[in-house]
Amino acid sequence: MSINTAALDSYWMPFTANRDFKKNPRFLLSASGHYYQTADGRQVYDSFSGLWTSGLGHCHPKIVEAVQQQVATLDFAMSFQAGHEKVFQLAEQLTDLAPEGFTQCFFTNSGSESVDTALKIALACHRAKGEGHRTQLIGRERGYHGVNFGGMSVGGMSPNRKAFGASLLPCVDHLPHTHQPEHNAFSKGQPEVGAHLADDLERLAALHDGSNIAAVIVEPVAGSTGVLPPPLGYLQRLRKICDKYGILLIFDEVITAFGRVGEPFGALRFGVTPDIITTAKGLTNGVIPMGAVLVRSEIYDSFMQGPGQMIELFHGYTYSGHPVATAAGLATLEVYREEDTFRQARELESHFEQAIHSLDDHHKVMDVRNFGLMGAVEIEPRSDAPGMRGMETHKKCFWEENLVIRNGMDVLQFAPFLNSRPEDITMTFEIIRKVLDSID
Ligand code: PXG
Ligand code: PLP
Repeated sequence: MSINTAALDSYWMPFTANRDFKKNPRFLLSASGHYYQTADGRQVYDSFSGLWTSGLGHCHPKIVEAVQQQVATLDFAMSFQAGHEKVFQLAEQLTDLAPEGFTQCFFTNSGSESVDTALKIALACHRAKGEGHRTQLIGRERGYHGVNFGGMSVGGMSPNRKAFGASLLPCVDHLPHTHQPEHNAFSKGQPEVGAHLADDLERLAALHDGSNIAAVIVEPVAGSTGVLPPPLGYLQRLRKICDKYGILLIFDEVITAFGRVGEPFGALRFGVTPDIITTAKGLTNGVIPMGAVLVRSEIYDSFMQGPGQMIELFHGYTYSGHPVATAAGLATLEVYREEDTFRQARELESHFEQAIHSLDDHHKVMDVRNFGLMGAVEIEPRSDAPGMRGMETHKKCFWEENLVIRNGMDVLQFAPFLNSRPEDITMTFEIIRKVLDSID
């Protein structure tokens, strides 16, 4: 290892067991296509497409070239009260990909920023329409909407909230999560039982009064919590109840957009149209950080009033629409079109489903869930050490099987490349079986 101890100690790693990692670091040196190269010279297969980010594979030559050219041409462009042409083109292309009625796009640098932007747009939109009393935000248990204060507050991941209890946003409530293993364990695709869980929004509308609720935010398929596909009919019911009370529906598509569920957006796959869509990750294939918030025309139009020289929304990031990120985004969308990536992803789904469910009969496996190219294998926790089996599986895959997997405690998660070779997907789950057999 070439890195010195002081350097190793200096970096506070995100969402990482720092002390454990630093005892035996897993360093990635370079990446190409479907593989990382490790610091100790091995090629390891990436079963998680980066962190759900890199569906086209790593270092796609078209995206690399676009970034290289852009950084040498226009490295930065003032983003407030000025612009560069490419960011307008990217906005147009994104609204073209989105469900009908989506007409504007606001740029951020991450999923967390997209979520907080979307929540602010929802609140300010109601105010602009004379409904400033709509301040209540509704998230969902086990939801993940990033780590900024808004997203954390509407999120439902207990460990992410625990240390910040009293500082979470006020006026937030949560729908119940949709995980019902007693009915739906080992479901393939959308579980059959659970549409009624959306009716809890009626209870919250009665409690807070529907006229005080600004927005409901959900992931079409909950990702981070361990892949929870929506029960059949669930999203449709949420939409209906939101319409009844004039509540804006936000789909957090940071994971589900750009082919992960075989369409440009989960909204299109499920046939349910929200009012606001948040994205990040696959927008640039993970190459340069960038996020986007897409809105329907009524929302944008509600801001476009008052004196024309005035700023309509007091919100934005220094790096909103950064030229290099924009170039990566444009190149990524071009590759999606040229390689017909979303169709490829859709065609891989049945192979992926079959491969992941080959683990259904394993004695350490409690549940297997999948939708699109998102999958989770939940393994039985050790009674005295929850999370340990998941972490041991991760490490053994990395060191002994040349396979990168992601685990959240004892849930192993999989996000195959949108252009995976079917045999690599098969290989991934053969390795998982072998490793599960070999650990305690
Ligand atoms: N919303 C959703 C639905 C997400 O999945 C975010 C917001 C936040 O995005 P940023 O770019 O701020 O991280 C996410 C991110 C995992 C994993 O292992 C998931 C995410 C990030 C890292 C790991 O499931 N989701
Ligand atoms: N903090 C300070 C002191 C700033 O000046 C700025 C931006 O100008 C920010 C935070 C916000 O940074 P960003 O626009 O990159 O989110």
